[in-house]
Amino acid sequence: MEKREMKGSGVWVVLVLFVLVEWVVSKKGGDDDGVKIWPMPASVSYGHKNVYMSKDFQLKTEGTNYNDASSILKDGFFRFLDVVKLAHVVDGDFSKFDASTILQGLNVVILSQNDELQYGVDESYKLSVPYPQNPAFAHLEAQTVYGALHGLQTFSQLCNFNFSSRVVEVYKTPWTITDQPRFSFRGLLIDTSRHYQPLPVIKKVIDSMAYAKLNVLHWHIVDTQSFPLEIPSYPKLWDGAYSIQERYTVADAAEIVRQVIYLLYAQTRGINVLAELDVPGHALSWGIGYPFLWPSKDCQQPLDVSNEFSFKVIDGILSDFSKIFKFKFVHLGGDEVNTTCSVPGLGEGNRLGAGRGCWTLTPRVSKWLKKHGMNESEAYQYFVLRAQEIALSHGYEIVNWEETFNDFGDKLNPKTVVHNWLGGGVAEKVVAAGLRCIVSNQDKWYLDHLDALWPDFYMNEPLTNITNPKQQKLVIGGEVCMWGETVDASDIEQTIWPRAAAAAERLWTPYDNLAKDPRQVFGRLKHFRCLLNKRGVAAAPLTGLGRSAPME
Ligand code: CP6
Repeated sequence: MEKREMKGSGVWVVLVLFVLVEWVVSKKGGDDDGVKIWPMPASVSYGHKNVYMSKDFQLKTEGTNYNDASSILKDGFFRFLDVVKLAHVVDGDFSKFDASTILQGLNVVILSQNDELQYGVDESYKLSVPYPQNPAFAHLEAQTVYGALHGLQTFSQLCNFNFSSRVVEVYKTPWTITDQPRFSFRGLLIDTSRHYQPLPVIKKVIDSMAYAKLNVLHWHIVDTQSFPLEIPSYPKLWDGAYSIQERYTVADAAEIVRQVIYLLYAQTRGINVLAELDVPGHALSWGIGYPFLWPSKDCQQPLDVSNEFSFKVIDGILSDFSKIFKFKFVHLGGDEVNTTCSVPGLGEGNRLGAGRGCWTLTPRVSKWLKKHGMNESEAYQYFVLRAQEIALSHGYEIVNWEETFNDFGDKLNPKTVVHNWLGGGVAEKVVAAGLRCIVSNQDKWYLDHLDALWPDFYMNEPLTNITNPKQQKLVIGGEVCMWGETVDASDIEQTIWPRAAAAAERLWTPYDNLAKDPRQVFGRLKHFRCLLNKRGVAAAPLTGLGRSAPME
């Protein structure tokens, strides 16, 4: 009898413990009802009172050092006002509200005058939204205008349209939020070679990136399939565009003051543009306008290593790039140049057929190889390193896909950032070799892999197996990749979102605040996905919890 009772209470203890543990676990990642912010900030506290945003909610900049000459803050503030209204008509009668519940505006203090957007810029901010009475102003403080933009994004997520009062409310005041990103490089790749993406689509992608605090648009502009960008130095290159319409002019890309409209568009949203020129493979389209860039008519890639003209053209393109793309990195590709392939015909536009076989099979090139005592693998290295030198001469630091590291890592310029994409966990080797790394392993962070679900994206940890703090710092961030073979303007948004958002939290939020189990963030991510929909972004529903966490 006694024994049985003991047993009974043991079950209760276990049950209570279990409930407690579940409760604590469910709080990790801040996922209680009050906090619906994505990505989760570093530190958040909140109250339980709703307040209303005044009809003429103002931007004040008392005590700021920043003069906002290019209107980055002001434009950001107007976008914030638009986005919190969600296109509703705010026609509530403010005379009915208690004055103490009306928030009059936001005071923004920015400490640095410098508004150059660059890798590593300070993106931290502090936001407090009081329960009004006094002061009736919310307060945002940041080192740079780009930190302030993140603060506005966070603030926008504290707002709702209230249908009984017909005004915008801020819920759960007072708020105090202190925030900064875990990684400085938080990227999304788009590919305008496989499918042309119209300019409004690119702009919308940039808008939605800012909502998730992603800060690098990796623009894979040209590849085998098409060459859509105008290059003044070699004006026939864009003969390789899909059509006369499916192109980007320099003027599309360039604006009078800041040189480039897309940079400007992206820059005013705190987003850098990393341009990619993928060499020597993935470049067949270059030869439509300049057939000398092909080893031969039958064997059209990789670019002809034996011809000085190849390097002249690269120099011309990078020179034109440097007038447009002010990010300190340029991406030089270097991927999928097949080392073993020697099958004739595999050079003809087949992606995997960017084979070096082409070089040995073309008499002119093979003669050159012999003369210089190089095999094709050495010629690949020679090509990549020469392209690196050209990029350096234009003031860039270089990003290369990981094959370059795997094949001749010790020869890469020390300024190289190695871009992981294969599944072998190269990051730990890269940082052990003292080079920087960006993580994009294809099994977790490739958006064109439709079988990778949001929990896979969420759980992909860039510092896996990297414990040395010095080496950890060399992982500058990560990037999700939206390769363009199968997406065009009709479905790019719902293929990117919401999965890119799952990665965005991994890259933004401090490691200790991240959920250890994706179930804990399901509700909050669902909320963010709905928010994207409300803002006109076609984010897809969250598809299951994935293999890693079956639920429901
Ligand atoms: N294009 C270029 C691609 C890919 C890469 N580079 C790619 C390879 C394999 C998969 C998806 C994309 N389409 N230029 C590899 C970095 Cl599964």
